[in-house]
Amino acid sequence: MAVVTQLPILDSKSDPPSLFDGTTRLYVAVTCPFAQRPWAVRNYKGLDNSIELVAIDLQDKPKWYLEKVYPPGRVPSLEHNGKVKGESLDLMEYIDKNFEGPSLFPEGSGKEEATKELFAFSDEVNKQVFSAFRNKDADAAYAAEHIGPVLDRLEAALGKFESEGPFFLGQLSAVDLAYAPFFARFELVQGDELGRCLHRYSNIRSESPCTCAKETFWKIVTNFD
Ligand SMILES: N[C@@H](CCC(=O)N[C@@H](CS)C(=O)NCC(=O)O)C(=O)O
Repeated sequence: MAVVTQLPILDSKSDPPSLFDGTTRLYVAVTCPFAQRPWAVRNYKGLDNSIELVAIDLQDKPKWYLEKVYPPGRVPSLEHNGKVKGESLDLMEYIDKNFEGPSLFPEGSGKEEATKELFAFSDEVNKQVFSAFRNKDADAAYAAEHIGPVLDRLEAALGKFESEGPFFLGQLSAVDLAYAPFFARFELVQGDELGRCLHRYSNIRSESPCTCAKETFWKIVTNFD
């Protein structure tokens, strides 16, 4: 993790990089799980020299980020070929398709459809789990009712390509990297009652994406320089 902190964090007092000079830039916040998705793709594909990382202070955003780079003001965003695109899942695919390096989007045997479905489902997983974390009255029964079904669906998805390996699509793919930053955070709450219930569900198999993808993910994300 030490390398992550070496990235300068730009705030309202920071000058912009020389925008639209042909450099490809991925704007992130180091703690943002959405930003970590395309960041992991960049690192996995070995694009450290092709895509520059620019970290933004979300509590004190630079004006130029809102005015000149990405008016929605969120991260991640990608400056490439004179245009800026946003949305983490779209950026994972965009970086995969438009830059060199091994692909994280396997094809054939229904893997494109599975990717689409699991990408779309990731928002629902995050919504249910985070809203349970935020609800101070949520207990194990609440977790079983709200989080249980989404984790059951993930468990079923895992079964699909199980003969090819422990990841969602058998081999490591963008699907694992889309879920991993969130699973890494879910683990933080394991201590309380809700967390214990979640842990029970998400540990149903020893090599779930919660273990495989998370480990791979941290290696990929932290090794950026
Ligand atoms: N749907 C977006 C969500 C991105 C998002 O919410 N990022 C947060 C940080 S984790 C953000 O930029 N928040 C600042 C803001 O909304 O002003 C994506 O998938 O990229």
